Amino acid sequence: MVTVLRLIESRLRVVKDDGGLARVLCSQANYDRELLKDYDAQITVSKTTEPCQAQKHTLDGKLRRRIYSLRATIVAIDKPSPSADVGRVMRDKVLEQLLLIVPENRNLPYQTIYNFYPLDSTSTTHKAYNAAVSSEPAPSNTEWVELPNPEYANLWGSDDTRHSKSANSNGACAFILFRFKLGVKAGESRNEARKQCIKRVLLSFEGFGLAPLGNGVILKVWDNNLGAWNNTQSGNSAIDETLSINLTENPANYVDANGFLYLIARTANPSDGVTSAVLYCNFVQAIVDVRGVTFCDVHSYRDVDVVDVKPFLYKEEIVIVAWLFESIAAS
Ligand SMILES: [Ca+2]
Repeated sequence: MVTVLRLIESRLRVVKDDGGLARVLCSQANYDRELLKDYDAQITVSKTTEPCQAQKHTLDGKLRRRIYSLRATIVAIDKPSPSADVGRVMRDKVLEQLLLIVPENRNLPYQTIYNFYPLDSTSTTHKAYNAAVSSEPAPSNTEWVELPNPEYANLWGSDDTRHSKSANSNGACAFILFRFKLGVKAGESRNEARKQCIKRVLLSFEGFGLAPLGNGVILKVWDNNLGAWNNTQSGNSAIDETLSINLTENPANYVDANGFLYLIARTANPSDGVTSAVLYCNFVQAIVDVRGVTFCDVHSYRDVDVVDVKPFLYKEEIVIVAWLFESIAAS
């Protein structure tokens, strides 16, 4: 259920008639009339009354497929705010998006792509900081300064707009720290995975570094168990190149108790005090695979507007089928 919610939450982009991005709340059931005051629409996902089915896929019954039937409900209302779309239009726009997102990702519902679009410094999830120092600071170091609001937009896409950081004093390198929110914190009602469920994290950084003693970027990730930066990748380009770190062994070690993973990028070489070392970042993202359903698709959908109370509720119910395979050890 959370896997399907996460898929919807991370991909949904609904544009209002005034060109603004709609705020859509994705949560487990139930619908909350109070929360809808702050959002343009709400999507809830719950299990249907259909029982979960288990099918044997081999004669000995060791490989089984478990099939779930989930109900996603979209709710929108006519809002008094002049910038809001009317409820029926909002409901139909969200439905249209769901009918694209779910089938498009039917084979990859367990995969979530996290990047900085459309965040700024008000973000409480992913954040970016920079520093100009001579050694690699830990994520908790006080040298880190958060990027100013407009700089965040430079990280949104691979679009040749870049955030840059200069180091000017002799021996100092330019650093950027990226904080990704990939895991849920205990007690939080969010749609990120529990860190134990994370199977793989693929981190990519697109950018370059310039320095008098040699160009290039060094990329590392913070290991919470060791309390150190590791999994080093490096390049030596003076134009955009993409460096990647693929975490497949114990990825949970890289996610802290708050659900944060820290990625650091630095110039491969320092400034000599005359010529600056400058680090450029065009784009950065994290792709996370979790253990969860391996397939989902839209089964059916119908309008179920509620017009006997005011304000009218514009509702749509979508039935989603999802399944996962499990192999049962021989007994
Ligand atoms: Ca960019």
